Amino acid sequence: MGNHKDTIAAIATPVGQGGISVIRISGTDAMSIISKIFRKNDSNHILKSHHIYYGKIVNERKIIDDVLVSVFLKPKSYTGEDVVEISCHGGMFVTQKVLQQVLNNGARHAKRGEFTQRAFMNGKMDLTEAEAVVDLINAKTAHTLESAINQLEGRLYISIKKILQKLIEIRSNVELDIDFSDQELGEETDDERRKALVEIKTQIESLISTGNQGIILNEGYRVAIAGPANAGKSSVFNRIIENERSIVTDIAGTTRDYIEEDIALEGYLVKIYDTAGLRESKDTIEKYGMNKTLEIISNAHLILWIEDSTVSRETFPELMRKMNIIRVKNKVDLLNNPSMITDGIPVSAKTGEGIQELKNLIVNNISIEEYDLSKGLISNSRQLAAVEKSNVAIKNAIQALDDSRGLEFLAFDLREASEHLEEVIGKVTSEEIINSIFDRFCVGK
Ligand SMILES: Nc1nc2c(ncn2[C@@H]2O[C@H](COP(=O)(O)OP(=O)(O)OP(=O)(O)O)[C@@H](O)[C@H]2O)c(=O)[nH]1
Ligand SMILES: [Mg+2]
Repeated sequence: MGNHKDTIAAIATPVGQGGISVIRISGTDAMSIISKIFRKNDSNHILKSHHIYYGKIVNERKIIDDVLVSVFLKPKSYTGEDVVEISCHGGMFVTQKVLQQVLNNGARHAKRGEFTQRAFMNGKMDLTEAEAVVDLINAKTAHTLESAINQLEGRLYISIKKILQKLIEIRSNVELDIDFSDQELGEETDDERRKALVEIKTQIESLISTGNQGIILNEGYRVAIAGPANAGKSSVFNRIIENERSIVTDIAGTTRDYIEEDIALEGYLVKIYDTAGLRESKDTIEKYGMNKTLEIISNAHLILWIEDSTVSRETFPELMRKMNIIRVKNKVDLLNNPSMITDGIPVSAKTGEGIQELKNLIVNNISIEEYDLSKGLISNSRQLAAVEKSNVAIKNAIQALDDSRGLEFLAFDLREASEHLEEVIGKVTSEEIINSIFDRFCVGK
């Protein structure tokens, strides 16, 4: 997780030419590094926090660039450490030279997300807020952005904290009873504990119910295009994404590996998959592709089942009976009487007919309910998994009370329940999970 005593630096703006570039430095040596390489335009050498200074970055006597230097002394900075930001002219060459000067004078090049990771380590934000930073940067649609901003405000953190507080109260009361079992401390009766736990369970379950929606907003609504070979799946896929991304031929078995594209539909992020046609095949690669198809189908929120309307009715694979399916009849341009179609949505990937209706249907299926933003929304699978584990532990705790299993069992379940909630906000999260979260960032953030 890096050594937090060292000082890190990176270019914080996108790579390429621009009006300005920002080089960010954070750590104990940030101020001494800047004093070595920066010459202010007046004779006063003092750099105060939350001030911006105009001057030059120099290499011994040579001027590298005219810059603005912003100073944020700890703890009032993004990372909670001393932070200096150098705004220099935006050419690649000059930016690299300024960065090199910073690195030559004692900073180390920052890793992906390392600034935000330090902010997390220094208690500037919890894990849900750190995740919101990366979601915000990566947001491709209006709804994703809205959900990230809401999370950045710490709403989910506050909700979880409140539940945790109650849980810890009950827990410490139970543990007190265990420690002093010979003395009748009995502040809380089993009935009171049960009631409090049921209330916590309700709150956790309401959070979980936001999870599926939050994940759709953030990670995308997954739509799998599937169906028999040669029905025109790739052609429909290309029409929907408005790009000739997938290979189309008249040979059945053209698509072997799945193809994934992100599109925005009415502000929603939709992940759309073109998959291999389902048919009997002895070809090893094609069989492998079909297994992948089945995996994608089972993970999809919605399936577009594409059939060739000129071919007699096909049957669905067993797997899909319970799934959310839109049946699509493709190639209607080849029919004499397309209005005869009653068992699916008539489309033609060739002419584009019916494609807009299909897109509207996808959006209608997303069915995100109005959610209460003030409570915060679970927004990724990691958070959902941890909250679900906590819920299981709470249920076990209630069961332990009902079965009069003894306070030790109850204490054990309560500890597990709070640990899983703490995992969501990053209090007891493993180093591996933390590293994988910050790996999603870009360098310089
Ligand atoms: N007339 C007509 N032909 C179509 C239409 N859609 C696809 N085709 C043709 O049907 C053939 C198969 O199209 P693909 O899109 O490759 O079909 P697929 O379902 O992806 O096929 P596999 O990947 O092999 O399973 C190609 O020759 C397409 O040009 C359509 O709407 N009308
Ligand atoms: Mg195909």
